[in-house]
Amino acid sequence: MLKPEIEDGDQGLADPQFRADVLAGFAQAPRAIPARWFYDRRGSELFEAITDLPEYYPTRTERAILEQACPEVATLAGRGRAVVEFGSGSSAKTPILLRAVAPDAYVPIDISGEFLRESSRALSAQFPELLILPFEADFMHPITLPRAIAAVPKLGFFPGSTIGNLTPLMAVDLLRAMRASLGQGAMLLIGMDRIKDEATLVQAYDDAQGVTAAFNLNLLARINRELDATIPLDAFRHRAIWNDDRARIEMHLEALHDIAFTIDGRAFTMAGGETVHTENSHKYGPRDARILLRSGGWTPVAEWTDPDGLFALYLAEAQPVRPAP
Ligand code: AVJ
Repeated sequence: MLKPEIEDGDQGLADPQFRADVLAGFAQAPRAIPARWFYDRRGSELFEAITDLPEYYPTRTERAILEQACPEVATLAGRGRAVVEFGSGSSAKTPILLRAVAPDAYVPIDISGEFLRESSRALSAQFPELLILPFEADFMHPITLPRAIAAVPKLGFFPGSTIGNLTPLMAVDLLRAMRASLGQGAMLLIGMDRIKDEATLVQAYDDAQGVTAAFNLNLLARINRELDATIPLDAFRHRAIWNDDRARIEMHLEALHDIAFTIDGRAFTMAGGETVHTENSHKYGPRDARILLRSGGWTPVAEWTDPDGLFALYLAEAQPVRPAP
């Protein structure tokens, strides 16, 4: 279940998947690296700092919605469920849900075992009676949950608009995998960021203090640290653009001039103006969000938003698997 802790340090011992994704990502056109690699220790710290920025409305808005909605969620979901959180990270919003729902068990799932153990420890101090079963896994694929909660109906929790990192195709795959993992009778509480005016969106991903720029550039620093690379960090700038056709914020790292560098002994060149695409953050209007949920096998049962309609929280139930015909 829990893997032993491995120190990355500066000496390498990098995740082979990280190496493969970076080498393939720099070799392809257009260049792109999966956003999940932002979250080393420094990246996770910078993300926490982003969530406090005045321009970054999603975190505080979703928290306020959760405070208001969770008592209703508890009524709609009923007693005696196990809460299963996907990509739990620091579990910062979890206490709001746990206090309202008072579940039988809480299963935080994350790919980072280190983060999981830390946040589970903090939560068990706050909820001493609660059975906490941390689960280190990649939830993009259907997973077999701990046997201790096999017979209990599940309430999935996927806050933060993390689903926005995925293209609609991948988001549907993930929703279907969650439905398979959570089983019959499951419900899902999921946050999605809404489409809004372009200036608000761009500023949320290009803040005045440059914290998001540092978060984006840390990916290059991580590549240098862990993959023995020589990328000149000062030859790049952070870009955040709104792609209206695809309803998403894109983050890129743009080369300021022609450069040459190596990653793990392999030579790369980039021309000035060329970018590495590092993140997508898809936004969903009210109908878009409901169609996405239905496409992934989830029927919306309730939705909540803030007074300005910046962010939305959805409660959905797993579409039953119907026997043929
Ligand atoms: C954690 C994926 C929801 O897309 O808003 C914040 C990540 N990137 N600022 C988002 C992020 C830059 C965030 N998610």
